[in-house]
Amino acid sequence: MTMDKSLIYKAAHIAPSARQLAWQEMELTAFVHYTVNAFTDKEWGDGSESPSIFNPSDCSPRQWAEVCGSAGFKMIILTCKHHDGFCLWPSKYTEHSVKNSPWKNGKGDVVRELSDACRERNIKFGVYLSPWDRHEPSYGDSPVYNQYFKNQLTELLTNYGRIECLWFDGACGEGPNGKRQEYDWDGYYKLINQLQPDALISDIGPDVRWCGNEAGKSRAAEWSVLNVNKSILAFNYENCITENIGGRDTLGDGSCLKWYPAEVDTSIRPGWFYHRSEDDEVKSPAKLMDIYFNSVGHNGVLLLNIPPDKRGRFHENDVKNLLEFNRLRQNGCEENLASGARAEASVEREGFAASKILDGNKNSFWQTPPWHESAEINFDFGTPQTFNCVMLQEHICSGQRIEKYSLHAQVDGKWQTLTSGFTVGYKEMRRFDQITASKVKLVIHESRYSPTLSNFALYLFPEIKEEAAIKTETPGLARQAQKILRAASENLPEFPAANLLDGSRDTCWSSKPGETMPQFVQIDLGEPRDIQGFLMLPNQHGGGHIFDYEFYVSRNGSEWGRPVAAGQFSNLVNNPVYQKIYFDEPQRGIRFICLKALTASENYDHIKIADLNVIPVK
Ligand code: FUL
Repeated sequence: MTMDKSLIYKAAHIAPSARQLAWQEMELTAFVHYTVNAFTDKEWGDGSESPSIFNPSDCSPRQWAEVCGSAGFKMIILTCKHHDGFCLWPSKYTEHSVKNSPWKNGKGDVVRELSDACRERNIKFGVYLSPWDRHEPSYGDSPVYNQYFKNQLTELLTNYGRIECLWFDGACGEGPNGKRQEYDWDGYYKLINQLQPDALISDIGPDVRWCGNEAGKSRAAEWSVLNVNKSILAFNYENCITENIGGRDTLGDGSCLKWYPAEVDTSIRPGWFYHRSEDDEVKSPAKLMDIYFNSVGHNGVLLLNIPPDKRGRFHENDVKNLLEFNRLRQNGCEENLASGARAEASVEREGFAASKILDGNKNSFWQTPPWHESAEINFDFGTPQTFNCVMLQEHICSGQRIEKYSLHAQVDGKWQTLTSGFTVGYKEMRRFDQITASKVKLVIHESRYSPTLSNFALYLFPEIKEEAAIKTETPGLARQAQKILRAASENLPEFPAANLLDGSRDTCWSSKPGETMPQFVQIDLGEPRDIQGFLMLPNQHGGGHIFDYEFYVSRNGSEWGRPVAAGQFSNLVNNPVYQKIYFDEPQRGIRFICLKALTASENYDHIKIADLNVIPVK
């Protein structure tokens, strides 16, 4: 066996642990982002919020569990503490928690209520605990804060029964005073392993990796066997934007290969927290189906966030779309139209006949003899079937192996290609135009060592009407009238300020690298307008995001007065969605606007914006 073969052999035999397998089989998991942000309308609280603002009028973790359960979700992960440091349980290590809020006279405990509600409904319960803490005074004083964090972990892992999952975000912001916290990841993991040895550790964790974006997307080839040759934190950050993170050329010498599957986390709304202004931007059932195919249907697990509103309930629009998504999904997967077929493979290993693919037993599977890395499997239904989706599953307990496949149907005696792809892994689902045929052929073109298949299904999904584009993409004013008045720098030919007004997501304006902050751009709206806010689409292709900003308006272009809006754009690096900012008061007769960047995220020395526009008074 050549060196290369032994590497491939090794990669083909890495398998999930019991908890990774149980997690993968859940398929659908839910996130619940709730904290003071629901009351301040922010995405990231800065830690200065008073606990007195946390006062949901009808907080119902039971509703969250009911809705998630009815929509087919198997686990709920709650933001017990987000970056603002506010604890949804009465932690004895801080005063910044529900115990000092008016909600239930300080006697409430959201973690208790949700964990109980989940248990009642047989839903698993997981915990998000943000290491980045913008309230806790010891943050930045590394050993002291690490102990604080471990104390909180201990509270959560010992007082609320079984915790299925710990979910960590890697954000490590410095306070304005420049404090830099060194997280003790190994110490956190060790504590978790001691207190709840079966708990899965996700995102910045050794069991499950981040898919690399918050938009519900996955890679063309999504591998669960990866060369994890650096720290978990570095791997998640540095490799998150790399397209090829599992191909043969990435396996190294094989010594760091690890089962490290992808989780696709995204929110049902543009933001992670509830904002009333996003009530009409809840992802449609069709969009949720796309995300489902991109995650569960592409060797991942979906972690979908639904943020409770000020009442403490999921908003009606979210509930409606979630339940409709569930209906579409269940209708589609109701009947495997291939279940009665005769399956024959071009090659099979003794004891692993092709008929095992359709026997309905996930533990029995077809396989080729060693080093037969390609094969064809023919399915003959006898009578014609009509379908528009295929579902494939490898026997991942043997390893992940398929590298390239295609699917064909015989129509009028001729083979026609329906779809093709790369990895399969736990589950691969592909949609194509509806077709009627009685013979289908799966070709495995390339694989590692010996491909397996434990399940094959054909489905007929009901046609889903395409939804209109999100409303914010066609905002307010006629763009023709607007023109750039002044921009901090205008001398980068590829990034002219005119890009701010062209309505395209893909072009952006950039200020010149190395210039000092603040930087700004001014726009002439062409004529006086009554406006109530502004829209900013961050750069869609990389960094340069504004963090602290001020927004000014003027009637004459020379007098600007005080800012009509000021704050921070949070989480643009991971989630660069439209930012919709409303002023406290509508501004009338405004002809000129100015967005000023005071600081940039990730210490960028320049800023980039894709689009800028105003929200007219209705
Ligand atoms: C991000 C956070 O900064 C967001 O607020 C959110 O919690 C998301 C799941 O992770 O990195």
